[in-house]
Amino acid sequence: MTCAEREEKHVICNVCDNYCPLTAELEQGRLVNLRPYEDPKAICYKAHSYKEYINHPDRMLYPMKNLGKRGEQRWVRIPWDQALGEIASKLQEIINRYGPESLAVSALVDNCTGDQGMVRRFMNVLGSPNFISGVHMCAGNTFQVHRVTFGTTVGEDFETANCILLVGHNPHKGNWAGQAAQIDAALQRGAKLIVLDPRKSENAARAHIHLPLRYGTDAAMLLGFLHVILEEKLYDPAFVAQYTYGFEQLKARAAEYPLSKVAAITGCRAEEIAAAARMFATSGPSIIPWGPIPDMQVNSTSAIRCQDILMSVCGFVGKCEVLQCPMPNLVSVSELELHEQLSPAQKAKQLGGAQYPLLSYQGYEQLREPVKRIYGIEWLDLLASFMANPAAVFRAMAEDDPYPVRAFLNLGSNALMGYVNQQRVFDGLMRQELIVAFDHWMTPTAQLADYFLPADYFLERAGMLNDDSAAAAMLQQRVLEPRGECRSLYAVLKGLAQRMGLGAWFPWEDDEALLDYRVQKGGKRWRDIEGDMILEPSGMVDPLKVGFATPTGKIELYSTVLEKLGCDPLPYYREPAQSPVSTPELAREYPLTVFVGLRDKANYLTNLRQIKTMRTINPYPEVYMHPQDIRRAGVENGQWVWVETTHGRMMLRVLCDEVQPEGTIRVPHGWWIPEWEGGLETGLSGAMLFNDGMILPDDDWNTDREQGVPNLRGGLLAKVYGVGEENLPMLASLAAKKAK
Ligand SMILES: Nc1nc2c(c(=O)[nH]1)N[C@H]1C(S)=C(S)[C@@H](COP(=O)(O)OP(=O)(O)OC[C@H]3O[C@@H](n4cnc5c(=O)[nH]c(N)nc54)[C@H](O)[C@@H]3O)O[C@H]1N2
Ligand SMILES: Nc1nc2c(c(=O)[nH]1)N[C@H]1C(S)=C(S)[C@@H](COP(=O)(O)OP(=O)(O)OC[C@H]3O[C@@H](n4cnc5c(=O)[nH]c(N)nc54)[C@H](O)[C@@H]3O)O[C@H]1N2
Ligand code: SF4
Ligand SMILES: [Mo]
Repeated sequence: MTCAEREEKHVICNVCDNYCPLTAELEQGRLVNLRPYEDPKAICYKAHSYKEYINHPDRMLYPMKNLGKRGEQRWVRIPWDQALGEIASKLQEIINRYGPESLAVSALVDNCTGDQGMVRRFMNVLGSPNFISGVHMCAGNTFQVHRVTFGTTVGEDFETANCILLVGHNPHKGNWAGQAAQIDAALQRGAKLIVLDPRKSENAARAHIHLPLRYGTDAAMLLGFLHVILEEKLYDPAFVAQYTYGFEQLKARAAEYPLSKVAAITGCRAEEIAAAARMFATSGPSIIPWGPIPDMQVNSTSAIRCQDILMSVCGFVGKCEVLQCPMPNLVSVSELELHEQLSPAQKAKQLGGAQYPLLSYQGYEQLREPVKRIYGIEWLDLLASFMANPAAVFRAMAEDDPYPVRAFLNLGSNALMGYVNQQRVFDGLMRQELIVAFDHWMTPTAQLADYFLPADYFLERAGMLNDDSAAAAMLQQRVLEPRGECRSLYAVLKGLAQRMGLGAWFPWEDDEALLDYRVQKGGKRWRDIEGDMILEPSGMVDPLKVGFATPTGKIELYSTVLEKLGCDPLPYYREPAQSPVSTPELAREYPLTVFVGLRDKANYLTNLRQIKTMRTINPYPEVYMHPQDIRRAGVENGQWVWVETTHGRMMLRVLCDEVQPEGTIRVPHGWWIPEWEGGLETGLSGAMLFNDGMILPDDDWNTDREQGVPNLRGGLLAKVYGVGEENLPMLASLAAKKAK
């Protein structure tokens, strides 16, 4: 074959959110293989299933309209022009009646959907502050905590780290293959590994120190680390003096957590905790790679603040913990979002902002001036900043409290399943006057929609991964033409805006014109650089030289922002409302502590269960139980059971697992049965039976005080019992059915 017939392009894998750089091999224009690019050189089997994904018989290829009542499945194909026209006029009608705040949008705003700031732009020019995203329970909330400490985010550099502290996070070949490879390389260089995990995870098994703490006690554990490091003077006094604010107050707080107390809370031995703290402080520079474990606890903000404070007092910030900011040689996502177009009156209507200010527009007020001073822009969006509180949005949908939300755009999101208190999400969706789903599949959320718009796949679009909190921009070439009539997110938003008289805000012809506009700021043309994998930053701001974008200009160990918001300015630990410690009575009826997570190896969040090779690896939703707990519950390995909390129940299959700590169970996230018929009769293809959102409350007692993030890591009690015989035929049919 000649060179012209063989071609290579590069893409950023978006099958999961590790964004591994990959090389696409093409022969005569056809994609024949994906292989790892370099640094990190990794690819996993999820990515290798791309052919099955793209060509799957259930992939939605055309715009559809539901002629039935909400939840009935009477879909007909319609042309794009009709779909966009009808959606735009219905949306306008709702806005005229209830105000623009009656529109809520759930979206994953990153390379996944090819967003480039366009979703928020659309909402801001329309006047709605009610944006929510699943990353509320993930990096989205970590970054807002980093912001109050550093004025921006930090990201870890594995290559220069001598010690890695994993707070539950467990990258391995089947989930975050790229990061697992970076840890492999660091360990080979002789770096130390410390793992906090109740289970002996893959990384815990190879750690120099593994602390098997009780679920949800990370804030207490890290306060114990601080106690040791401050008392034994293992911190970096020069760094502390020059760059931080509130060290004395921090010392007083850490003194409240002697190791005897921390050992009692966490269930780990005091000497082991001290050894880990010493290793972290003295074998550095050390990193704490981001992971979602502290993002879903009643002490989330405190646990993340502790991480920030640890890396600061030890002087690792600006070394292997890299301070990140928008790239000056690129039009930033934050600027493209046009937050200044949303009036102060509309911002003030953001749902949940007053109760949980940290994530919201309200919480950002004190940072506006410092951010402008340091970074030159007023609204810095660090991965879904200025978000409404999802629980408040679904309450407004279901109960008109404090005002009605009646239109919902679900853009690359599976909102029914991707939050908690799923029954109320369902109730809220059922009361909508307009729901639009933009996805690849007829997901459980899409089954409740009026219109389905078919989305392009990451290989079918050019893109750039840069969300103003990255060290560089990763570029992606388009490899394939979109199948059927699939379109990009930008095309959808532009199409709606044009039909609502807002077309002037979306002047770029298509995605590539928008990318071109962004890189022109640095004197580049998209067509000239798209063949590069990375666009390096130039002229980045260094807060170590010019000051931090916080009110004091320093790294705030004591947060003046939290203080003004009425929150504790220092990290603390509080026992979850439900636990064998705080509610021993309840624990007699519900003897097991629930942990949601430990993602299945062969699916991604609510996606990939329709892909045959993936489903073969993880055929069923499974609850992991210790053999003693199986015996005590009177059930058997492989049996279908109900897992019931004080909030609700879900169905799972028992998997006997000696590694799962006794007295605790693991519940998976994101299960539905794509091959089941859609609609209300099947519980939206099983989502109302098998998804974790059914057992998780969004009540205040189970959320983080500062950000309202729901707790999924301990602090919720459950019981397990066999399902009734009436369910067995349905479950047998599940066993017999095969993904396509
Ligand atoms: N109950 C509960 N909720 C959770 C979690 C949990 O454990 N339990 N986990 C949380 C975490 S860690 C995260 S990161 C968030 C994630 O939240 P989301 O990112 O919203 O994840 P998904 O629920 O998988 O929804 C993504 C949807 O996008 C579709 N999709 C995939 N690729 C594309 C694309 O290229 N274009 C478009 N338009 N659509 C695409 C998929 O089919 C899927 O329906 O969820 C959070 N929510
Ligand atoms: N295959 C696959 N890969 C994925 C995903 C997927 O759905 N499938 N999802 C992606 C996404 S969105 C995310 S956010 C990540 C999640 O990936 P990880 O960060 O690895 O999170 P989990 O797999 O949920 O759990 C990791 C470990 O945390 C431990 N753990 C649980 N609770 C606690 C606790 O309270 N404290 C501590 N210290 N440890 C605890 C668990 O025992 C488990 O060993 O994975 C990403 N990669
Ligand atoms: S871990 Fe696998 S699926 Fe995730 S980005 Fe990397 S190659 Fe893709
Ligand atoms: Mo996540």
